[in-house]
Amino acid sequence: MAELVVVANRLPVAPATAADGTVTWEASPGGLVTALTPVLLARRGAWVGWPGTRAGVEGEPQAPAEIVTEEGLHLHPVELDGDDYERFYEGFANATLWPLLHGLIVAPRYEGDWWESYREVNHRYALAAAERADHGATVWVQDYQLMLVPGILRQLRPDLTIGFFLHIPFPAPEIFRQLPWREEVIRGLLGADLVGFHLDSCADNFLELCRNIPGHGSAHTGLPDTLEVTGASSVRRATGAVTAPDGRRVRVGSFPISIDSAKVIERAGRADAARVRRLTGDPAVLLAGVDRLDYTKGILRRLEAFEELLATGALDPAETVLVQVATPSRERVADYRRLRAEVEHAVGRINGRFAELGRPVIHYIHRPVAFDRLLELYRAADIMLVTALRDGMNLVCKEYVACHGDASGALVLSEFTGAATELDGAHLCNPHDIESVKRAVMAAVHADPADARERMARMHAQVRDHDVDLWAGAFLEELAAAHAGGGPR
Ligand code: GDG
Repeated sequence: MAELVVVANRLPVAPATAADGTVTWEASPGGLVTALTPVLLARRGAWVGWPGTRAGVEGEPQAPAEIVTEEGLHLHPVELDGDDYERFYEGFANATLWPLLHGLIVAPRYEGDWWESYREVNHRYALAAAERADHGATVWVQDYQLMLVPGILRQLRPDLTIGFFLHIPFPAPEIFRQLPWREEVIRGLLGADLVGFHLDSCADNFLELCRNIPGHGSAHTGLPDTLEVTGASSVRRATGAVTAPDGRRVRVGSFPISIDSAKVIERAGRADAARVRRLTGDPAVLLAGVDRLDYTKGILRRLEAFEELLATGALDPAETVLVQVATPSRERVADYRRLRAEVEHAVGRINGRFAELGRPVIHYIHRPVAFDRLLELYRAADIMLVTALRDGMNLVCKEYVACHGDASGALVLSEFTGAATELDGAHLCNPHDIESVKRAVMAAVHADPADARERMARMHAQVRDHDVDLWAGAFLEELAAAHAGGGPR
């Protein structure tokens, strides 16, 4: 039994199949697992999540009941079958909640059978966590796939301390209120002792929503007619509180996530940036983009801005190269398939217009890339383009900045990313306005060298000093205080 249980959609592992067909489960490193591993090991921790392969689907490896990693982490797989994958994961999580919480970049779909699956699968995760948690343990639930888990867990195990963290944005209340099942989702979140967001503005949106949920009668939803909410939405503040339907005080706060800065800085020191520059033809200006191929990331706008800058001669096609890594993501969801076609069409068009033999203006990679290769690209790039239409935080820009401890490079950053509130040396842009993106790119190209170095040094220090350990520690400390005391700080 565990004193600390992390519940996340995915376990931090992936199956590897050897030539003889034997399957091993290998750790897939990421900021979250790096930050949480020491805490989990110190507190007899466990991680509950989906191992990434569908149960009962031929050809997909089946996970054992427990996986123990080399470091000694205990991982507990939750099974999803093909139906769950389609309706819970691709459906409600990624075609309803993802676009809704990102503020309607594409239209969310509201399907009753997806919702039923979401409830059912959330139950499964909550049961798995309840089985692993010691009496009085702490359970930390992660992200939008599992918003009902805190409420279900609270009913199953009133002895637990429960935290919830949302990794993506939380929109203005009038947007969230579109969701036909909004009361149940809010009630699910209010099962936690602490609900955390990246930004004050998202915490404020949630508090404002709780303050004013129209038309809910307590008989129907179990929510009181007026939730008592402290923490005014008009004033930016780090924390507030809501009184849950059962009378508990639920704290609401902001905890901006970061990366394993020391590790990235150390590995970047060994990255062969010269190799990337050589392979891209030693351009005068090397631009880079690294994103999951997701419509929230603004890849198309970035390509269009690049195209216009080449077309007008602001950037010289003979001297400028863009490397765009667009990692495959959610490929069976219709909006993602459409986006891929549009992006690849644009890459083809732009190379068709401006490339010479042996010298494409865009190098496009639509495959997962080893992290050390990404670090080489980060090190090599003169300008990093992060033009998300909406992004909870965005870790790519923090990784880029961590790779530039020598104060080289420049960051073009969308003002709609969480990171924009922290990285004040970036060239900010509004990705909905192509002129703004073009201006930011050209400001980075023509920046005064001393100013550019000062900007990057400032951002590097920010990321170096605010890493993912600090994030996890702050959340867990606030969670312990919330459970002990309730109410805002
Ligand atoms: C969600 C929120 C929030 C990407 N391609 C490859 C690869 N990556 C790695 C990057 C980075 C991570 O994936 C992407 O993180 P982001 O933060 O940029 O974006 P999301 O995946 O949308 O993450 C986001 C985050 O949660 C944390 O709370 O910041 O706002 O949307 O670390 O390096 N890594 C490797 N190969 C790739 O091809 N190895």
